[in-house]
Amino acid sequence: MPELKVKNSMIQVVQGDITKENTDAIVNAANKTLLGGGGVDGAIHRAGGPAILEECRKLGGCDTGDAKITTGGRLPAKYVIHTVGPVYRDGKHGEPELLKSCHVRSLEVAVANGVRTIAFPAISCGVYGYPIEEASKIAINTVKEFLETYPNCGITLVRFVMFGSDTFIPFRSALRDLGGI
Ligand code: AR6
Repeated sequence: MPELKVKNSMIQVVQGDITKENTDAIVNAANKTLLGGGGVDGAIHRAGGPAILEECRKLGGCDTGDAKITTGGRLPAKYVIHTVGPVYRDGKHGEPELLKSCHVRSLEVAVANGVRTIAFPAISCGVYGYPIEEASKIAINTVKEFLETYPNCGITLVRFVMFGSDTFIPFRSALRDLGGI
């Protein structure tokens, strides 16, 4: 499994279904309403059951680049951290900064809730149309930077769980570019 040690933590890239992950938290690529949708969002709500949506209703939505937490309902993960990725237009409308912010805010919310292990999907790489190679570099570099900056944040594992080879291959390359093996 491709992985990279960063200070006190490990970054991994695997292929699979994030709803099956037994990390403390999984991240959802949601939309601003936080009321569900297709893709990984739909899969998480289906697998986690109605408790997640009930909690989401009380959160009043979420800005692009921000993140909010609920329990995991029936999921193996204890928490779902819902973040809203940017819709990709041309890369000149703040998309890189917003995608970076999704990862930082998700990690901050995780740390604030005592999460030690967390799984991310390929945020914005589906319906929201972010070019996957660019997104993979932003995602992996941002997480590495965070773990270097906050080595005592308590997070021991960040696992990128890629559904298909369209995302798995670029995310693995981005990890290898940083010295991952
Ligand atoms: N496990 C891991 N990854 C998955 C899974 C899964 N079970 N299912 C899909 N993916 P998308 P976005 C991958 O479209 O681009 C929703 O309707 C998928 O192959 O889910 O951020 C929301 O409500 C892709 O690589 O998220 C928003 O409206 C990646 O997850 C909108 O889509 C992200 O694709 C968000 O769009």
